[in-house]
Amino acid sequence: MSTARTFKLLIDGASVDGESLFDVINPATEEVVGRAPDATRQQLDQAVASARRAYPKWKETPIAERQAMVAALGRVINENIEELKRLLTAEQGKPLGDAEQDIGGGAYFCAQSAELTPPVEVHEDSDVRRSATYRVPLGVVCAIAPWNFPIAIAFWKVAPALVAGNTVVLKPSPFTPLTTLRIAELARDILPSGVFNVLSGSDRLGPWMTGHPGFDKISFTGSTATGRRVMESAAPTLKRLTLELGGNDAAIVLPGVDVQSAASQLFQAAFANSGQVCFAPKRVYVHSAVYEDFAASLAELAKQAKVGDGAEQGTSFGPIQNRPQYERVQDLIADCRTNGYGFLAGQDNVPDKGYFVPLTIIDNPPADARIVREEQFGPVLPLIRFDDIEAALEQANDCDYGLGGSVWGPPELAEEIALRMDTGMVWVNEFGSMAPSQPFGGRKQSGFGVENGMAGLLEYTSIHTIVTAKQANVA
Ligand code: TXE
Repeated sequence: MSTARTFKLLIDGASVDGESLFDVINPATEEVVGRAPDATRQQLDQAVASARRAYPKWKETPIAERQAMVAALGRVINENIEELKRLLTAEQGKPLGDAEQDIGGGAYFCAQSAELTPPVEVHEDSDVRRSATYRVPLGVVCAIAPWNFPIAIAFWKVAPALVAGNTVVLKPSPFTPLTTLRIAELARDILPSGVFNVLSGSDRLGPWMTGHPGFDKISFTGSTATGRRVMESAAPTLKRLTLELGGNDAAIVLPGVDVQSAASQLFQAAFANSGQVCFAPKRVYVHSAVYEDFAASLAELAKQAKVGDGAEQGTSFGPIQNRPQYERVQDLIADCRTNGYGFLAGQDNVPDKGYFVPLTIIDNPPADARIVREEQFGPVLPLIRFDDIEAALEQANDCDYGLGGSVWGPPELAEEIALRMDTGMVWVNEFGSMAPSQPFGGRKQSGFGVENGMAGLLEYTSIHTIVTAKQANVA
């Protein structure tokens, strides 16, 4: 019998046990961090029923009050950040500073969403009639969060859904449920019963949720393959969808770039969170004029970086979050070795125990290499040499995904290239700024719908257009 700490579900304003528990593993030590409840189908039904019961009152609650409660939720997350970040590092693997950013990001998005009020759009206000479109909530939202940014991404969904007047059932990833369950405890006394429910569970819970007729909307972040299944299970009741799926983002480094500055920014961009970022640069096209210098700078940074347990002082990069993902990344590295691609960094030792992968840079693999074509979602970065900018842009766009990208070099040319990248987001000579007012979302098989900003809030609403004759039709 394990002595690890156990956590509870949040259903209808009460902390409740699951019928059974599952172990959550620290990816740096492979030891059990804590035990999460495995929600049953009956508990899912209870959570959905409570969210449905809470919905009519919540949607009629003045928006200023809903905003105040979501802001209060953000504050309580921030007040407990010291405890929460240690728990997140233990279950997710990321260094403590990164864990603080992840949790702080969740709190920040609560605060920012609390500032947003859906607009009323007036189309006509004449002597004859007034025509205006209001925004109304959708109902009960199913939010499924991933393991790479368990808290920030969860609250990208939960905060705007609640502000817009929906009630929510949130499911964290089975790999990283604990910090979310602890936040659920903290939320219990802030939000009315049933407005916000949190269920953790094993692999059966996700499909149960997305197929559940009691949900009106699903907001899912995860892989493209699972996104397709989510879309299928949404079909019978035509649930609304926001899908933020995989990416294989290209970075294009132009001649004339400031090599040192671009290399150090791209290094952080590609390897932060050990490469487990949906919009991280996952293939870097570098012009021949700067290839050698750029590759050498990047390789030097990779060799100096400390990869280790995120709980240890001085660690910059943690392990891969979970074993299946670790095996996927190892398989891609093995494929690079088998095909004889050059390694500019990545042969060094990392701890034996834990899912550690050294920061790895592959030297100019061919366009059809798996490491170029597939999303690695780990710290392995291919650099691809080019001479012709048009050809590089064509290769960057030759991809089923369309999430993000970046261009580095002389600003005018870089921006011109950015405008021609087939993705939802492109950064030019900087990386990763995610202002809450900025809509974020993918094209092609990276999904659809947007998160953040007013556009993100409106995803949790439906239009409600009222046309009123000025000539009252009364006797
Ligand atoms: O995600 P999955 P995994 C990518 C990354 C990674 C790959 C696999 O490329 O290699 O996804 O990661 C639930 N209906 N990203 O296996 O399979 C499941 O319980 C409803 C990108 O972790 O997508 C889990 O909670 N739900 C990403 C969640 O879906 C279902 C972040 C994710 O599972 C379900 C993480 C179903 N049929 C990984 N099947 C990003 N975009 O940031 C599973 N689930």
